[in-house]
This record gives sequence, structure tokens and C-alpha cells, in this order.
Amino acid sequence: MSRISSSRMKELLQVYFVMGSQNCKKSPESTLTEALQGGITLFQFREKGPGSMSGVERMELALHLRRLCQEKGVPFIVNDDVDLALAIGADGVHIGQDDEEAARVRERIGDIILGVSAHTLEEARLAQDQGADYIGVGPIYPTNSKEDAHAVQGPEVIESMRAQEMDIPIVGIGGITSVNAARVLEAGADGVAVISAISLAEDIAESVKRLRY
Ligand code: TZP
Ligand code: MG
Repeated sequence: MSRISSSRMKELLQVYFVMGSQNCKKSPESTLTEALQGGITLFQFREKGPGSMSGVERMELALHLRRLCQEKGVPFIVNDDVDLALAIGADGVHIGQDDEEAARVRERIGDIILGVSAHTLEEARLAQDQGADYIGVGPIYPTNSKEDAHAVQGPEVIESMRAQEMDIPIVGIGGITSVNAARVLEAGADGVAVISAISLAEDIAESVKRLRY
């Protein structure tokens, strides 16, 4: 296997659904099934924070959601937990600045997808140098889905990264909806990463379609 190409990564980032059971009104399985029907291009299992599962229950949920993604050919990314990602043969891992260093994670995971959260140009450059395939930048807008979120950055943070010749695939995250997604793409993002605009939607498949450009 070799590392994913930048152009393929950019395609996959278009509508990136991030979710754990704690984010869902319905079951996580039916939430993901409907999101896949709507056309999400990438999925991240983020079972984390108040109300989330642990232990065997979490592992079984991961395996089930992974299978749903496989059936639709949508890559399955695991948030934070490199051991879980390796144990279930995930397609990638997403880590934050407080997790293990990106270079070390790259050594451990081989060529599967590595995403890193970056809030500044310096963090973005370091992530790129240490082997990230994409960076997640945010929160772009105010969010209710992450308790320890950094300060809101606005789409300008992506604009300034692009102005500094950062050409790594970038996905914006935080408070993104069908109303403001176009602005995030205009700023230079390759796609939008979304929790609540999909997981809490009345019509989940329709909410995904509205995020596609
Ligand atoms: N990282 C930065 S903001 C955020 C994460 C995981 C939460 C995004 O959730 P929502 O509901 O799309 O604002
Ligand atoms: Mg993390």
C-alpha cells in the first residue's frame, strides 16, 4: 500500500461526517445508514465525551459502523484511538494536538490515512511535515458539539493558510451548516466536517445532500 494521493484525499473530504452515539437522536447505526444514503464521502467514529460508550460496547459499535461504511465504499476513520483503529483495520486515524505526536502515529499506522487538527499555520506546517494526509481546521463557527473547543476562528484562518502556500488537503470543522458551508469552501477548504448539522437533522439524507457542492 502507499499513502493516499492529495487529489483523492481532497475528494474524500467533501462531506466528512463525524459522529459518535452521543451525537445521535436515533441509533448511531440508523443515523450513519441514512447519512451514507445521502452521500457522505468520509466518516469519522468519534465516540467521546458525555454519554459516550466505552469498552466492549464501544468496540462493537465501531465494528458495526465500520461494516456499514465498507458496504458503501466510504473510508472509516477513528478519532484519537490508534489502538482501536489498528485493531479493527480502520482506513485511518484522526488526532488532535493533545494526542500522540503525528510523526509517532504515522510510524505506527503505516500508510493508512492520518488526519491532524490544526489551529494555526505553525501547527498546520508541522502536521504536514510529520506525515498528515489532511488537516482539520476549526472551530470555524461556534459549536455545541465539543466542550473543550478552541476559540472560533472564522473561515479566514483557512484563507490565511492557503495564502501561505499550504496546499495540504484541508477540511473545515465547527458549526458548519448548509447555510455557511459554501463560505468555508470559498476560503480554500476542500470540504466540510460536520457533526450536528447531519446527526441532529430531521431528514439526515437530505441534510447531507444540502452540504454537497
Ligand atoms: N472539533 C472542532 S469543532 C468540533 C470538533 C470535533 C465539533 C463540530 O461539531 P458541529 O456540531 O458540526 O459544530
Ligand atoms: Mg483528539
